[in-house]
Amino acid sequence: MPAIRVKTTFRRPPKPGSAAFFSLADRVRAGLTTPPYAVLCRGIAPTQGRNFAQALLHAVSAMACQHAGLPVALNPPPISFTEVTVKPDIDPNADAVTSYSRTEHALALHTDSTYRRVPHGLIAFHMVTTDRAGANSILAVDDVLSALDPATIAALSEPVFPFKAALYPIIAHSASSTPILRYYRAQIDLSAERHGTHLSARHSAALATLDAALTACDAIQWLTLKAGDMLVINNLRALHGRSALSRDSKRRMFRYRLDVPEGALA
Ligand SMILES: O=C(O)CCC(=O)C(=O)O
Ligand SMILES: [Fe+2]
Repeated sequence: MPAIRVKTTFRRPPKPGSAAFFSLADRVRAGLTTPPYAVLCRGIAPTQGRNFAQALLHAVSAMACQHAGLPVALNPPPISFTEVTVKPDIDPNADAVTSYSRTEHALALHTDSTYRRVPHGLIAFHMVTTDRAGANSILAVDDVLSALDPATIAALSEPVFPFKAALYPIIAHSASSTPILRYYRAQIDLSAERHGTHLSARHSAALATLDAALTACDAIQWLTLKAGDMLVINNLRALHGRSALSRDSKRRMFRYRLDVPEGALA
């Protein structure tokens, strides 16, 4: 299996604000704009990681804006922070969104925060306590598209798929760049049920074709994050997932999510 393309290994993370820090942020930015649109940074001690991780993500976002010729916001965007651990008795649909990540179950390939008007552009998983059972998967939009026939791509590009109360396309095209994805099958099913959305036979068939293609896709990259590894993902250009854990897993992971201005990374 091919490794994640950009791998940054360092004994001690560079100090935020240093030249080495900005050089790292720029390598992460570059990795997020080329397949598989994900970057693995290693050696970020979880003890000092939270501040470092947030500073790095802000720097990546600012450099992405700069690189794309967009203004860099005066205020860095807020970063949503969640500690992901297994809570075996959690109801995956209990809160307003879902809590799938806190169950022990495998997570099929998906986009995060699909229910938002624009999903977060940037997400990062920083492993604190590893579990060999919990591997992460990554699949680039390019590989999703090349596994699909034109009729399926056309059906998935129509704004008919429910995410909460709104309808969106799964594949969104732009004239100038690679398409972006918004996909989370469990969210679509839950939203359809809660909001009584009817999907036509053609759109249901397109979803089934997409799921079959994702399950069979041999371009999926799997990696098991060790403590101190941080996987940074362009959430609009790559799907991610996770293999199943045990109910008593001690796996502990920090999850970060932030907005990146449209056009900066996708
Ligand atoms: O637990 C993981 O490795 C991934 C969880 C996930 O996909 C999420 O929290 O959005
Ligand atoms: Fe996720």
